[in-house]
Amino acid sequence: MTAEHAGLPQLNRTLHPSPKPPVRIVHLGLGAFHRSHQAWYTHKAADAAEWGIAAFTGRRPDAALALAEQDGLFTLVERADSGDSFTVVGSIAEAVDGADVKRLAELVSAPATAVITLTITEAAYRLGTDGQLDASAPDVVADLALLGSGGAPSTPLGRLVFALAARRASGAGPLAVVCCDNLSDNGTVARNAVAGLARAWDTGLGAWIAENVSFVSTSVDRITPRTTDADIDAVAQACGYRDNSPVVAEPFANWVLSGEFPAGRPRWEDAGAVFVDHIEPYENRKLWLLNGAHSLLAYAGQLRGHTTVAEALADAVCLDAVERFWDEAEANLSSAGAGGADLQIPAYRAALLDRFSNARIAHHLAQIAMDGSTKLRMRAVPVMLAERSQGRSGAAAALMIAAWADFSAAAETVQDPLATEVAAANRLSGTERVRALLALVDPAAAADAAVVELVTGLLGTFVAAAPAT
Ligand code: CS2
Repeated sequence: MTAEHAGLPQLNRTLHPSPKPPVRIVHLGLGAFHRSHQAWYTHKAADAAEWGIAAFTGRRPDAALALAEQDGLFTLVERADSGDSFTVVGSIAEAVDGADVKRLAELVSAPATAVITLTITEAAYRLGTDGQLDASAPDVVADLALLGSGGAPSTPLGRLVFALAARRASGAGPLAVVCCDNLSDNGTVARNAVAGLARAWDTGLGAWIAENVSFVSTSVDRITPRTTDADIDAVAQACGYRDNSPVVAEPFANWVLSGEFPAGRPRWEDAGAVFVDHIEPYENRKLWLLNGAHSLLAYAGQLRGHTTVAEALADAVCLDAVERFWDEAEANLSSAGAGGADLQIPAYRAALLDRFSNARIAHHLAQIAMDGSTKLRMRAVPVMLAERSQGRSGAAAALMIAAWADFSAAAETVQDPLATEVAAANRLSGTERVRALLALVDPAAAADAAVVELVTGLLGTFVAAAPAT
């Protein structure tokens, strides 16, 4: 707390009267994005008074402790080029340390609980390149041992499986698990990961999940950088109270969902959520155009000395790389894959340029650069392979991989689920090194000598921009 806020009252449900809604949604992965997205959609639903969220943190309790002090309330700062607007979001009824698996099991097994939402990061699903659970991953092995011995699992997936076992035992019936991580076909990914872990522990639980849990696929979108001390100050100044957990996001928000909700759901459509039968075209549009450009800017931009998305986009070299990648992605979005959906790609691209240039949102490239091996698998590889299968080079998508390779060799630390393997690959040289790095992203691409050669030829494309004179 800075001294200037010392005299201000803290945000809570006495200062800002708003009844706590009853818990009917359990969320895993309490972070800034959950609060700017699912919590905000739930707050805006016409039936918000009936739908409270119990949100559990991942590795650390901090976010839960800070929110619990404020009865779950926080301020959403919608930051447009033209200024900020402030909304107190009341949908989080309970904020809990993720390590409290007993409370998680209690809430998931309560009959009132109808929905479990997840933002646990792409890397947490622990799927191998075959799309099935990697039962040899060390944390999966450790969680299986804990589950078997009656201990408390420590990964989000392990905790979820533990809680679903409690729901099965309580007879509370079917519910929906809604994956809100940036993965293609994320409902299926979540199903494979959860059911795979459950079956490895207890085949009966695996069968119960197959019968009773609906895995909903979604495409989620709202640019949400980490909260800074300056954001806390901005809220204090504008709102006249102290909020230790505000969240800043762009005004834009999008949520496309596909799947069944056997025990009901909030009226998220009141806040603009869209329910569709075929989600794949929307997922690919978002993953390739938005997230793909983000990853490209994260590596190319940092190699050229930039810190934020807006700065990188203002560099003509980075912008050109993004436009070329978008051309390749667009060629594969507009064709048969769109399944009749009107994706309005030119308008979507134009809107992205606007959103990325919002210089008031300091979206740090270093944050986006994390977990590259997993992210590039969804963001670069499908576009590159689709292009190549049609006889074109896929060079713009391959450039994203080359930029990651250059960045991963130059960076002081690389945060990635495969960080050790990335470091080992970077000790090799030439095509050997590129092949080893590619194998961490997509083994099939690594086995294709022409792809290895393509990526190798693109190394070193991004060099530091000359300082302005
Ligand atoms: C970003 C996303 O960090 C990243 O990988 O690409 O978090 C992105 O900001 C969101 O998906 C926007 O909806």
